[in-house]
Amino acid sequence: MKIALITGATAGFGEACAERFAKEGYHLVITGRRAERLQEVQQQLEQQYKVKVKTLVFDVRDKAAVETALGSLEDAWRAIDVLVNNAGLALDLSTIDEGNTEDWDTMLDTNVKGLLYVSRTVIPWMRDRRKGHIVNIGSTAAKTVYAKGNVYCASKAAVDALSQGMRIDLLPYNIKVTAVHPGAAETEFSLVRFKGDASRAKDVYKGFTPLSGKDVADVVFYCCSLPPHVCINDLVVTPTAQANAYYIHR
Ligand code: NDP
Ligand code: 8X3
Repeated sequence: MKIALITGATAGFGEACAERFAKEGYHLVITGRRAERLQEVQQQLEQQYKVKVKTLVFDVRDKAAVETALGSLEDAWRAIDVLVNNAGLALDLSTIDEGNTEDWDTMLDTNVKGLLYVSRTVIPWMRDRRKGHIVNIGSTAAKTVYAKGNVYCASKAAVDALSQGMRIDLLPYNIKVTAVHPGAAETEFSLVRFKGDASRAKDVYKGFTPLSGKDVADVVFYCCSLPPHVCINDLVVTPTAQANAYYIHR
């Protein structure tokens, strides 16, 4: 029996990863803040793939909530083979002199500190078992900074650096660390970034074929399906029409 823990599984990449891993027979721990959507995902996957799915509702920014929720897992559920650190978001596009400092806090607290809190709880379980695989979802924004992307890009550059640091520190414990950096993908990402403005969100993907959640989930699963001695460290995946976070051919 294999277990994958996926954060941010109520939508987008996380939900698609949950389905992909369920399809391969993994039992799942899925997390997010929206309890109802998490339950819908749980019911659908349990029914369709006959796997066990545990839901944990918490905000990754809340250190105590992360520790309490993950700490509630029974021993059998702590045998996590794959951790997908996916929960994250961007808020708005604005120049550094005009940025909203609350948005900055939310992005850094979610994308960087939230990822750390979850990892800090799960890693010792992997360390004790001398095995595990952590997949951190970065972004092309980690690799190329674009105009008005400042703080979001910095948060994803931090994910890139943390992935490298984790990999070094966890070598003695046979724990793989992979950073997957997707380009433009049509999920709820832009709707969240533009605070519910659906037409502005739609425009982001105009004139080219973006990635889907499923495309990214397939890549994440591929990274986790390689032999024990093979680890993809860093992987950038974009739509064919995209060269980096800045250049898209429309
Ligand atoms: P979605 O908005 O579709 O999904 C984001 C997920 O993160 C949701 O399940 C949401 O759950 C969860 N989440 C957000 N904030 C929190 C929080 N504070 N606590 C717990 N869960 C949270 O976006 P994507 O699937 O596109 O994004 C997933 C990851 O991929 C993010 O890290 C994003 O930065 C990154 N990314 C996205 C790209 C894209 O173009 N879409 C490209 C590159 C990277 P809930 O709201 O229920 O809490
Ligand atoms: C999400 C992709 O280009 O909006 O990380 O930063 S982008």
